[in-house]
Amino acid sequence: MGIHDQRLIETIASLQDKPAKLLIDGQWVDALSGETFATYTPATGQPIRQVAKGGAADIDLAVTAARRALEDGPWARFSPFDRQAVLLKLADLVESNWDQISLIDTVNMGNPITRTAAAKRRAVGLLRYYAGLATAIHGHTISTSQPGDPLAYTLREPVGVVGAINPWNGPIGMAIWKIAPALAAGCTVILKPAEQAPLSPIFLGQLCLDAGVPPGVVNVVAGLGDAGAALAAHPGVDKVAFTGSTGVGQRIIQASAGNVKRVSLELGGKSPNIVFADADLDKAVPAAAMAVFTNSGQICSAGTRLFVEDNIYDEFIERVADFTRSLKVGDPLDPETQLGPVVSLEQMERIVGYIDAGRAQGATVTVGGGRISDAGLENGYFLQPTVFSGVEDDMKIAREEIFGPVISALRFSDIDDVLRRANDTTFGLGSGVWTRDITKANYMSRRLKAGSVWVNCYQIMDPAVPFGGYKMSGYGRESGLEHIEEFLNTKAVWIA
Ligand code: TXE
Repeated sequence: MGIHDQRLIETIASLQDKPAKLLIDGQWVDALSGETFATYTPATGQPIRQVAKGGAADIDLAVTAARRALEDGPWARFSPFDRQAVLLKLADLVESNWDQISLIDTVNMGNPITRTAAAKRRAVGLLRYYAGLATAIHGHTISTSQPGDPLAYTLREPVGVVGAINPWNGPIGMAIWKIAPALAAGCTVILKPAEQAPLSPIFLGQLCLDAGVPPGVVNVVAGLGDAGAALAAHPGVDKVAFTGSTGVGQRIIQASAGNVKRVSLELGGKSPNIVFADADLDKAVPAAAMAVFTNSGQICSAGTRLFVEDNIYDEFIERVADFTRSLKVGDPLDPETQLGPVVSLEQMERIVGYIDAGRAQGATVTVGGGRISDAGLENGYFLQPTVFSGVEDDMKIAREEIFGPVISALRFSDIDDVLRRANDTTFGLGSGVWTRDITKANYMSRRLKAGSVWVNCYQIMDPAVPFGGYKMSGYGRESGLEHIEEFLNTKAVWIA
């Protein structure tokens, strides 16, 4: 099966029938400017669809619609049980349309088809989990120290109009991750998907309408960074939920100051994955590789700093290199493919720049190290999965987020030293520990400064388990009970 196979041609053709407009107030509309932008398939670099290019004026319309829906629309009168019913209907629709969604994401951003197919479980699970929570939101009655024993209680209210600004590395999953808890809490949403992969979030907009989400409750405004910036600065937006680069996260904090918006940020990472000599190496070898190579390294919590204990270092790296050589990189629509292309020419060039920097600073390329330009792949953005050994802490490839299929392997010999080095980063998203010693696992888990610690596993995610960052990886939590808190306000009521 080649990249120009029939399935790709058919998928691209079928995309022409899907709305690629802006969803504002329940209507599919063109951008007020009339402008569109092209979206591509990274497997061949060819444009596959023109998409309406939302800008500040469209964001303004969407915010007005979301505000009206929040305060006056039928949504304002939806009970928690009504919201639950809508979310469950949406879950069913997402589930029954998943083959189409998975094809769209594979074609639009390059994640292999087996992986986008498998992502159904989490996406549908998130919708059902937050549907469940919609009916479990409640305040407290509180005993106070006041004379006369007044009644004090709390109400949990939706935070209001939410701007959800998303990246491209998990187009449908990220969209659902923000929409599900926001709707469960009773908020209304303007979703700004990433310009690189907007097609599945746009499709999700249609499924929201089909599920009975009232007009204005979910608006989808695709566009470039200026549309995101307009959302972050808009005085009618109460909260921004952002996933993306740390630099843009910082700009969002600044933009949000105008009306003191609530902000949650899920930003970059440079996560340590630490393998002790007593670990189950048969398990650790493939897991350490896939902690980075999954989605071609385009995952914020990828375990890109692979610390390996001195006395197993050479053997371990050789085994990771062998495993890496066995990985099949190629046509993302081929079910045999394990790594697809990276999302764009720009990202590919960035990653190649980091690989060059690694070489220039003296790290050793153990496997990989460049672009793949085999026949059939030469126009796509394919990179060899790459393992650098002999990496030192101060090298660029050990400090900066590469967001590509590149492992930086470092050597350690002392537990406290590796802890210090693992924590010596501006980021704090994920971390991994491989050991059979429970005391060591506990010691590490308490001291790693990261929002997630995976022991003898890596990157497991679940709708019920919170995920998020320490330090410059951001604040706020997604998934779990914590996530719905991001979309709620607490009101205290006193009755004397
Ligand atoms: O992200 P951006 P990019 C990291 C990763 C990657 C790098 C660049 O290292 O290589 O970021 O990726 C919108 N105000 N991550 O350029 O620019 C933009 O339109 C408001 C980690 O794609 O942060 C898109 O919808 N919004 C990450 C979204 O922000 C703005 C995932 C993300 O784009 C804006 C992606 C502005 N001023 C990249 N400018 C993770 N945490 O998973 C742009 N946007």
